Amino acid sequence: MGRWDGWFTVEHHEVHSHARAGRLHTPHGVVETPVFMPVGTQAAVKTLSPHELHQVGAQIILSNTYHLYLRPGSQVVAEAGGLHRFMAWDRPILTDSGGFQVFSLAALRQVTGDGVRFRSHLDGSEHFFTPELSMAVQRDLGADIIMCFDECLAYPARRDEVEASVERTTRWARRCHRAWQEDGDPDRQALFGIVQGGAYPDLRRRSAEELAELDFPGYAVGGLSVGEPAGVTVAVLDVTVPLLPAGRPRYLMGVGTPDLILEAVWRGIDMMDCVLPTRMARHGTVYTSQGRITVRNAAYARDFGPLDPACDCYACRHFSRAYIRHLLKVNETLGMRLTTIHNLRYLQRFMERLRQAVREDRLPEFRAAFYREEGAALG
Ligand code: PRF
Ligand code: ZN
Repeated sequence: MGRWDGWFTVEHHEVHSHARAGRLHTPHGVVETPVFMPVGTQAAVKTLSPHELHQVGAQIILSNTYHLYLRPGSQVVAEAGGLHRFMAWDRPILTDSGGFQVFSLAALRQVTGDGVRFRSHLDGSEHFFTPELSMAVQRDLGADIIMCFDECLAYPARRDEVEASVERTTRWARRCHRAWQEDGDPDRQALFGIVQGGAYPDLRRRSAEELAELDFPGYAVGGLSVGEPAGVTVAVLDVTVPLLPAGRPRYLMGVGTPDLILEAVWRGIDMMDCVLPTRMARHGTVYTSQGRITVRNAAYARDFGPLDPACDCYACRHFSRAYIRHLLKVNETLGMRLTTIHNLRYLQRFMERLRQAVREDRLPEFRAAFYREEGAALG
């Protein structure tokens, strides 16, 4: 019996699909799955306090190694007593490895066998990231779940490029696993492997099989939501998820529209994250039980009803669309705070309904009703 056997318990398999309902047991508490993780890139979910995050029902949040390494530096966070203490969130946290952010944000990247040399998107300073450095930074941050340092390519990518990238990602995963075991905190931090392989089924299989040999506490599907059509995302999940060890949690990285969350859960994904609901909120677009609306638009200037009459969030219980539109138009920060609270609450309630449908073997009915009533206008 290894340390991580039994840390994730699958409590129900939905009979019509590959969906499952389970629980993740972390040092900072239990997470019910399937779960959506709000993104707090720089040790804050933009505009919200930890108290407000808890109020909307967030169980676990995601933060980023790349950003915190650049500012304030992992040493500062370590001296504060780790990320939980630093940001005053005493519930579970997952940190991403920097693998994706180095490839999407940094300038002048140069990938070598050893790691990635890049220039900071903030001040142009030069840095060299390796699997070992990513593990050391994530150990200092102290999240409950940490991620392997991987390579995420854009879509589309040539087969030979993807093949080389899968080989590199496996080599780096072996180095991450070793660094985690030897210099990390392997009893308190769960390390996840990340499957790459683009849209090539055989490369996805190879990546999944090579990672499974290392017996990680969990597995992620990376390299999706990088510009491919939704049909490709779903097709890759169809071939990849069945290859992941059934007793381990499965995390789909960076996927977060409600329709894709639903399709991913249907196929056996347990965890997801996305900046979309919080980013959209700051631009004035909110989810409602009748589809998405942009409350910033003139059409809502005299709409004195709530963002969504079906929502129980603080914004919907107290304020009108007209008032929130006004706040956004005049740049009062309360506007963004209210739309962020609402969108996160919408998604948390969506996940609660989804978990309930999984437990009660009603996923086909849930999916049909979703596309009929709220999914049509969602993107
Ligand atoms: N790898 C890592 N983080 C990620 C991704 C990935 O492939 C994605 C895919 N869109 C989001 N975040 N390490
Ligand atoms: Zn609301």
